[in-house]
Amino acid sequence: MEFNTISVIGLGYIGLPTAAVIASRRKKVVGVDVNQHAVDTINKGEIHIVEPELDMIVHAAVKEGHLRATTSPEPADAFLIAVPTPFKAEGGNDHVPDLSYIEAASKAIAPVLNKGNLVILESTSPVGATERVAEVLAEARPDLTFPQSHGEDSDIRIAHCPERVLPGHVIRELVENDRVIGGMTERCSKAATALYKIFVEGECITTTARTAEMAKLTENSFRDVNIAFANELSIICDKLDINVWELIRLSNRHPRVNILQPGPGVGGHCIAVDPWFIVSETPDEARLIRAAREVNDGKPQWVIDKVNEAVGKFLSANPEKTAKEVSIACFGLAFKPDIDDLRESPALAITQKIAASNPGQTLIVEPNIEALPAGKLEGCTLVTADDALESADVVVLLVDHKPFKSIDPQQLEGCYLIDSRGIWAA
Ligand code: SAJ
Repeated sequence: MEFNTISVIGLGYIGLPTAAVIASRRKKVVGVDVNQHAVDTINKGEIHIVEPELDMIVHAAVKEGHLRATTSPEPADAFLIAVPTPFKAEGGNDHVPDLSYIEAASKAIAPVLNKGNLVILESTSPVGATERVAEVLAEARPDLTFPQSHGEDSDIRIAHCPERVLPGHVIRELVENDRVIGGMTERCSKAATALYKIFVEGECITTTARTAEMAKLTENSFRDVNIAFANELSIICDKLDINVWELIRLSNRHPRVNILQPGPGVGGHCIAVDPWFIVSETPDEARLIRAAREVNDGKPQWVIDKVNEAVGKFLSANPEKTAKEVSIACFGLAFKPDIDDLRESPALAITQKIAASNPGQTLIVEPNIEALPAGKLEGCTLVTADDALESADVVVLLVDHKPFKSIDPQQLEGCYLIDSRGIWAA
């Protein structure tokens, strides 16, 4: 199958890098996004998101005429859907996935579909979402045939191929990672494999669409469950007066044990979200997966309780001081080390809660940002590590950024420490 023009629907954290990498292989790529600002930015050869190396690749692809962005879909040989799958707002705490973006993208490409086209769903999706795409397309285009009714002979081929790239390493992982490709039929899988072979150096392994959907959810749930185990251990060890970091190091000496690291909770846009896609479909069966989510979601409050406990201890040891005179320093706001991404960050949520309840000064150290996010941390001050350690009474380590690891332990002496990452307390 030949792909001369490839259309990527959704130019966000996955769609834009994918579009740019395909364009860098000298294919004509048309990116589609409902966000006019994103479209205009990309057409100028610039980017609206943060990801190392992406700016250079987009700039070159646009300048050489291989990549162009638009707000309305155009005919192409293949369509790659990479739009978000958030939770439904009205679902409250039920964490029900909202397929409306996927449905809207499917409706948008339906009018420009032609016989022989390939449609790939890349968005992380609950099991059955690819079949839903096929249904929406078939409803809109009764003149074409689809795999659910015509199997291998269908006019349109449809597959699910989840992305698995690690934010911060997207460009390398897009090329190097193996891909799981789940076609609705074998021909669909073959067509999708041919498309990914344009830029993927890893292996392309084919399966069914449902298995591919579940594979992505399983990968992130695996990690979530294992982080929950580490987080639960940290709470148990705190009660039993055992150093959890040492405990994990020792246990990991066993040849078949590999425990992950406890932290202040699980952030990011994937690991804290995807397991719910399994839970919402099979609530009675997904008991461990749900419990892991609850353990990880409960960890930020546990850290806040520890900070309050430390403030109490400080005040009892310094009876001349009032709560207003306690200075708390929070180290790290990002959702993981050495990035500037504050979205879905437990460190940010913890800091916000501390700042809201602390009548004294709240200092923030985050070497990866230039200014505090607007309107989110009223009354807090962004300072250097040295300044914070000079005046803080209570120090909370929330993210294990590299520069924090080299802080001289002497500087920490005299502070009440809560080290949620174990870089100082290890
Ligand atoms: N974390 C811990 N302890 C650990 C490891 C991680 O507390 O031992 C925390 C991190 O601090 C962070 C969160 O977990 O808050 C998630 O970070 P991460 O680096 O593990 O993963 P993400 O969310 O950046 O990217 C994940 C990756 N999935 C897996 O590693 C299974 C990535 O490959 C996926 O493509 C991505 O989710 C996604 O898009 O689904």
